[in-house]
Amino acid sequence: MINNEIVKLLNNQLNLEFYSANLYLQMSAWCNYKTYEGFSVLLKKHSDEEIEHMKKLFDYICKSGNLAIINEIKAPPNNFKSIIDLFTQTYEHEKFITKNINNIIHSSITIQDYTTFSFLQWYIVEQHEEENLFKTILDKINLIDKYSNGLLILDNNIKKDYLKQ
Ligand code: OFO
Repeated sequence: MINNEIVKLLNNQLNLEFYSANLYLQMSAWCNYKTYEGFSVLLKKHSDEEIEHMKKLFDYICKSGNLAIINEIKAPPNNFKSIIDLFTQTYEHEKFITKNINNIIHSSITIQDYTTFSFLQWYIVEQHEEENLFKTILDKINLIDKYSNGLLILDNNIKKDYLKQ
């Protein structure tokens, strides 16, 4: 059994992963609507990954004899000022998720729950990759001259990369 306070934090994280999945799916829809096909594919795949993150937490909570609790998930934003605005929000969101994971890790170390500490190592590595992915895309978009066709080229390249996966 895991300490009740840790179960609460893990359940909160489980629901945040659900929110992340919905956020990226909604962003995928917006990109598709604005004809950014590559970004749309990337974000849809990313939404699937968030569901996997949620399920890992669900399994961990259930297999340790505790109750996984799914709460009401708030609706994500469905409109964005620009593609830069959208990817700024993805990057900020991942930084927020990293902070939450770090808080759970901090709590698990404090109460000497090394099983949860060890379980969460996977999320640390994953968060590092995700922050890096969205930061790189954001940096590239910022580098592109808005009057050139660079954004279209980047979108096409991302489409090719992500359709291969
Ligand atoms: Fe995008 O992060 Fe889940 O954990």
